[in-house]
Amino acid sequence: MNISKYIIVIGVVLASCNGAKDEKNTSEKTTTEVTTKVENDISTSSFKVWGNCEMCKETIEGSLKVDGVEKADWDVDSKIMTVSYNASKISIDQIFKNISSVGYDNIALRGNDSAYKELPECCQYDRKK
Ligand SMILES: [Cu+2]
Repeated sequence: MNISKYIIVIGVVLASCNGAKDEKNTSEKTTTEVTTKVENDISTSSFKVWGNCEMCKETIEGSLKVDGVEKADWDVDSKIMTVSYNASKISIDQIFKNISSVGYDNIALRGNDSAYKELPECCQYDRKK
């Protein structure tokens, strides 16, 4: 893959996206893993979810406003989602499904295509799955 071409494409998408932060460091480490820590009854997992901007953040985090999830935070710059949840109420697989259902590719699942097409144009990130 031509990496420099890829970075330019991402840069254009971000620049046209309302509310996007200027991204000085456009290098991207592809995380293919889920990191999970368990403390008392709460699991905290971190993994990659692809997206563009603050609006994506709202949509992605909104998909996890469900029973069993204590906290969901997606970082626009690193694209890392950090979710704290009660694993006896919701599984990590269900968390991946919720994110996919609103149109977002994550390390486990491709985002739902019809949900993706309904995203605002600036949120239509480069597909990874
Ligand atoms: Cu967006």
